[in-house]
Amino acid sequence: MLVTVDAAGRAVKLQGDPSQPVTQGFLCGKVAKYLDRVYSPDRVLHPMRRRPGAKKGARQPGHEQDAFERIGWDEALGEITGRLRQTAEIYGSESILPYSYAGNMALLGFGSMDRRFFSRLGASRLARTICSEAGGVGWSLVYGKKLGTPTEDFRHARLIVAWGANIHGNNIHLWPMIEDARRKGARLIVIDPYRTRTAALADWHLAIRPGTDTALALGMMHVILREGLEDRSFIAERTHGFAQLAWRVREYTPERVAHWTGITAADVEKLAREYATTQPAVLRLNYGVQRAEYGGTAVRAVAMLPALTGAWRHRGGGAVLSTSGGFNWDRAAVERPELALASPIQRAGRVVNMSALGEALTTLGDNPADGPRVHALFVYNSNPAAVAPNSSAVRQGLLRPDVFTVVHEQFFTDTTDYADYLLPATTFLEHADLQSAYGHYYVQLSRQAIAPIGEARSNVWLFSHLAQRMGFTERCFRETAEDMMAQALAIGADGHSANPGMEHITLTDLEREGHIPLGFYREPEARPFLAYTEGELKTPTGKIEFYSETLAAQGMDPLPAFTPATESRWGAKATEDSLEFLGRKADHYLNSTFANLGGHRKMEARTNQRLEMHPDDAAMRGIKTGDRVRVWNERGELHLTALVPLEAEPVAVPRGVVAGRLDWAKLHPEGVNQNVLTSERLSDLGAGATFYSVLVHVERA
Ligand SMILES: Nc1nc2c(c(=O)[nH]1)N[C@H]1C(S)=C(S)[C@@H](COP(=O)(O)OP(=O)(O)OC[C@H]3O[C@@H](n4cnc5c(=O)[nH]c(N)nc54)[C@H](O)[C@@H]3O)O[C@H]1N2
Ligand SMILES: Nc1nc2c(c(=O)[nH]1)N[C@H]1C(S)=C(S)[C@@H](COP(=O)(O)OP(=O)(O)OC[C@H]3O[C@@H](n4cnc5c(=O)[nH]c(N)nc54)[C@H](O)[C@@H]3O)O[C@H]1N2
Ligand SMILES: [Mo]
Repeated sequence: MLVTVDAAGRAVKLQGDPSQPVTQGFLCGKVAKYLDRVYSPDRVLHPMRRRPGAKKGARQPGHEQDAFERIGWDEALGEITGRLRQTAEIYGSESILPYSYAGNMALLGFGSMDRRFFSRLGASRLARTICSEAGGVGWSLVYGKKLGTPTEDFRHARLIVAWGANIHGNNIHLWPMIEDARRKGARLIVIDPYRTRTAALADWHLAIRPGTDTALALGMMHVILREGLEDRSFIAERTHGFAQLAWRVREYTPERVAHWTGITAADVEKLAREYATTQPAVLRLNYGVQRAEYGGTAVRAVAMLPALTGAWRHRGGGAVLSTSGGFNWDRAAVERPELALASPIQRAGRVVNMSALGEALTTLGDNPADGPRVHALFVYNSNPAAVAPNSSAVRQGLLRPDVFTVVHEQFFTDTTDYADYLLPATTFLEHADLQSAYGHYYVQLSRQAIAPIGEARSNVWLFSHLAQRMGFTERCFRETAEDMMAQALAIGADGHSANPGMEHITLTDLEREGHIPLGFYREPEARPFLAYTEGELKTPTGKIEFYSETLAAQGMDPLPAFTPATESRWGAKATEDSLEFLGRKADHYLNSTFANLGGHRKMEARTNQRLEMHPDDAAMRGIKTGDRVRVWNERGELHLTALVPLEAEPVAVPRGVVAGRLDWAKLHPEGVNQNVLTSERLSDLGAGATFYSVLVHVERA
C-alpha cells in the first residue's frame, strides 16, 4: 500500500502499490476508506481509567468516555503493573490471561514483545484457535505444512473451485486472476451454502448444506476411483495410504452423499468428473469449511483431492488454504518462550483456549486441578465481546467484579465497555512492522507513515514499557521494533537473513523494495512453484498422507469420515423446527473492525442486522421481508429483520439454513450480536471455534 503524506504530516491518500504482483495497485472497498478510521473523531486518544463507581457494561456509542477519566501514560503503566503484580501474588501468575488475535496481523504487532512479557510474567498462555486452527491442523496432517498454489498462478487454471471461500467478499485480490483465467475459458465453481458475491458470479454454485463437505469430498473420490480418473503415478510417487483411502470411499456413493449434502447424485458425479478431467484444476479452500464441529476433517478430506488427481503437477493447479508455511521467521527469537523459566512459576503457563473465553472467565478454576480462576484479562488486537462465541457467557465473565481488565484499542468497542483501564493503540500507518502473508509469497516491510494520533502507542511499545515497569531487567525488553525485525529475519553479520528461503533478503533491500519474494518464488516464470511435487514433505512418512499414522496413534480415525455435527439437521440437538444458522462475516467490515464507521455501515446496509431465509422456511413461519424475527437457542436470543427473496430473486440460503452477519453488539438495539447464538463447542482437530455449527429457532416477533 502506498500512503501520501502532506507537508503537515497528515496522510491524505491511500492506494494499492502497483508494483506488488498480487495486490496490483488496488485496495479492497473497506481498506480504501481506512483514513476514515485513522482520523475518526471516535478514536481512543489517551490512556483512561474507569471512574470510581462507573459500572461496567455496554454504553451508547458516543457516551463510552463518560465511564472513564483521562490519565497519563506514566500513571497508567504504574497502576496496571501494580495491579498485575498484586493479582499474581494473591492468585498466582496464571490467573492473568492475555487475549489477542488478528486486529494486527503484522509480524511484531501480532506477537512479539507481548509474548515475551506474558512469558516472563508467568501468565496463562492463549491458544489462538478462533480462526484457522482446525483447518490448519487438517491441512498439515495431509501435507506437513501450509503451502499451496500461488495466487498469481490462478491465471493459468482451467477450473477453479472456491470451496467455503468467499473470494469476492473476503479475498478480492485473487479475483482479477480468476477473471483472467475465465477470459481464457476457465470455469468457476463455488461450493458454499450461502449465495455469496462469489457464488453469484460463478459458472456453477453448489449450495451444500453446512458441515457436509467431508461427505462431498469423499463422494467425489468415490466417483473418481470408480471411473479410474485418478493419477496413478502421482499417487504412487508422492502419497501414502491410497489403498486404505480407496477402501473407505467405497461407502460414499453419490446417492448417500446427496442425502447428506443436498446436492443431487447427478451433480456429485458431474462435479467429480469435471474436477478430475480438467487440468490445471485449482481449489481455493478458505476457512469457511472448518468453522464447524468436524471442520478439521472436512479440510483434510477436501485437501486430498488434488493429490488423487495429480493436480499439483500443473502450474495453476493444486489447492491453497494458506501460504503461511512458506515463511520461516525466527519466531523463537522474537517471542522468547524461554523467558517463562524466569517467571515465578519457572515454566510455561497453562494453556487457555480463546474459543472458549466464556468458560475461561466463568467456570475455569472451579476444579483446582485446572489452575487458578482468571482474575486479570489483558485484551489487545481483539474485540472478544463481539467476536468470541457464546457472548452471554463472555459478558458474564467480563462483568465479574474480581476480574481486572485492561484493553489496548483504537476505538470504544464492545470490549472496552468492560475495561478498568483503556489504552490507546496505533493504526498500521502509525508504526513500522514486517508483514508475513497467508495469500502470497512475499516478505514485506511497512514503514511508519505518520506520527501516532493523540497518545496512541504500538503494541511493541506498550509491552516493552510494561515490562520495564514490572522491573524485568532482561535486555530483550528494551529492544525496539527495528531490533526485533532483524531478529525475525535472523540478520547475520553480512546483513543477510539466515532463515531458510530468506537468505537473499536484507533489511536495506526491504526498505527500498517494500516486498521481496521468498527464495523459491524468485523466478516464478522460469521456475514455477509447484507445491508438494518435489522432495520430502514435513509429514511422518515424508509423503502426502491419505492415511494418518499420527491420528491412528492418538486413537482417532486415520482416514476421513463424515460425521454430522451435533448442531446440524441430523445432529442430536435437531428438533422439528430448528434451522442451521450461519453467523457469517460482513462483506464491508473486517470481522468487527470498521463496523462503527458510517461509510462502512452504509455499504453494508442491505444485509446488516438481517436474517436471510429461504422462502419456504419463511412462509412456514408466516414471515415476510421486513418483519422483525426472534432468533434463539438455549444460549441466547436476538431480534433481526427478515430478508426473504421474492419469487423472481435467487435464494441466498438453502432450505433449512438461515444466515446473519457479524456486527458490533452495542450497535444493535438489544446490545447483542449473533455470537449470543454461537457455541463454545470446539472443532474435531485443533480445538477451533465452530461458528458455523449452530442450530436456532426462528419466529415472527
Ligand atoms: N470483507 C471481509 N473480508 C475478510 C474478513 C471479513 O470479516 N470481511 N475476514 C478476514 C478473515 S479473519 C478471514 S479468516 C478470512 C476468511 O475468509 P473465508 O474463509 O472466505 O471466510 P468465511 O466468510 O468465514 O467463510 C467462507 C464461506 O464459507 C461458507 N461456509 C460456511 N459453512 C460452510 C460449510 O459447511 N461448507 C462450505 N463449503 N462453506 C461453508 C460461508 O457461507 C462463507 O461464504 O477473510 C478475511 N477477509
Ligand atoms: N459469528 C462470527 N464470529 C466470528 C467470525 C465469524 O465469521 N462469525 N470470524 C472469526 C474470525 S475468522 C476471526 S479472525 C475473529 C477475529 O476477531 P478479532 O481478532 O477480535 O478481530 P476484529 O473484530 O477485527 O477486532 C480487532 C480489534 O483490534 C483492534 N486493533 C487493530 N490494530 C491494533 C493494534 O495494532 N493494537 C491493538 N492493541 N489493537 C488493534 C481493532 O481496533 C479491533 O477492534 O473473529 C471470529 N468471530
Ligand atoms: Mo479469521
